[in-house]
Amino acid sequence: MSHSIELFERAQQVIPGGVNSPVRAFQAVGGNPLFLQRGEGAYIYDVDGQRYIDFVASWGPLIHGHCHPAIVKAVLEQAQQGMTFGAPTELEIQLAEKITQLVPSIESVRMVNSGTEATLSAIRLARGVTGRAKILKFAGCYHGHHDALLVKSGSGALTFGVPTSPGIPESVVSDTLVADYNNLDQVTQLFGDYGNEIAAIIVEPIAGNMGCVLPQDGFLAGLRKLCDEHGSLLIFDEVISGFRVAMGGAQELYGITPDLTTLGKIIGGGMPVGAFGGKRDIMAEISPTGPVYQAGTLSGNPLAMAAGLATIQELQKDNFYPEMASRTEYFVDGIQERADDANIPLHTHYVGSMFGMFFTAAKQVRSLDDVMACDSERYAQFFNAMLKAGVYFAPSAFESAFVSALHNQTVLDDALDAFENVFTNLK
Ligand code: KE4
Repeated sequence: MSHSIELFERAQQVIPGGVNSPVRAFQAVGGNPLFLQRGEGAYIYDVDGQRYIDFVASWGPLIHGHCHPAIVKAVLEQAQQGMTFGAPTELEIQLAEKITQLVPSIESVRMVNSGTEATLSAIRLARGVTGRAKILKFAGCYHGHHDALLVKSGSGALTFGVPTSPGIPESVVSDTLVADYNNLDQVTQLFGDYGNEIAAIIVEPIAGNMGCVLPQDGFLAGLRKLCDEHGSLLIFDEVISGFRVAMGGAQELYGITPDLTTLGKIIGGGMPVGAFGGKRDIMAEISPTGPVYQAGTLSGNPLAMAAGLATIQELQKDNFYPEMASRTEYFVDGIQERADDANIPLHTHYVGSMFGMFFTAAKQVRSLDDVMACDSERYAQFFNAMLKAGVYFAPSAFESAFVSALHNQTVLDDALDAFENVFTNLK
């Protein structure tokens, strides 16, 4: 019996579903979740010593691959100085200065410990600043698991086909409006009905939690215009896309300036982290300078700050993003070619070093409805066949995949060979 199977049986005795986050449970793809032992560059190793090329990257943080020496060194050195103080450190200023320098719309930023904390704080701030209650989100976008936004969400909430979770009082979600991603007409209609009640729109400028769905031309600009017309705030949830698709995130790539941005994943280099930030006058409303309360025992944690600073330092090396984009283009074009040659209906999207694969003959995938029409059964077959071939993708069709700086030509070509074999034998 594989050690993963033994560990999963043990884990289920003391952890709900044997996992600390549902999407890891492999329920959408069947079989036993792999228990991992270590990572090295583009590879992960399970507890049986099996090696896999990793395209999950811990759901996005590991843009430099596993165990990057500079990041590990920064964390180890800081750990010897102190793990946490619950008091300010210069590290927090340094990371805040980096973020405000590299993401111009962020003039002031507050660190938290997860993407969920970042978005729940941003929502509370938007409601506090505007005095309004309603929030508009998009079906298939996932902003973490807090009540107000766990409505028609993506990622794990979608994987289980229960987009709106039990345990959330109707009173909470009655202020959450939902539109289809890329559907400006619906958003315009909702503003017509509730305009002066809407505190904010929160959107993933690149929807990374229903596969990887790209904004259609004019969509993000339309959201910006509607917010300006109705005095609502525009919140870009860049927990995935921040520092992933460009140094300044999707807002740099698409040239749209949000009022607030949430970040996570990459800015922590693999340590637990989140952040929310934006215009100085809006952020000044956050405690202790303003009345909107928000707090966290480990916020700005020195280890996470050290890892984040080392991560960003590596991102600032010459030509990082163009190189990552061209590798990803080469790779995803190679996937598409191999699917076409094997007559497998597949639609692919990529931007920067994130990409998505949809088993569908449709020529466009623009919204949750389009995604739900794709063949998730075939994704499960694909996932398991690739796993056997030593390539690790998300155990859910409703996630994005990621190329790291350590996915060099050899690694990508090895993965493409696995795609060719798997597509040839996919029934
Ligand atoms: P966390 O609370 O999981 O750190 O972040 C929530 C979050 C917020 N916003 C966006 C755009 C996100 O993608 C996420 C979390 N991403 C998922 C994977 N797509 C987390 C994986 C998991 O739930 O285990």
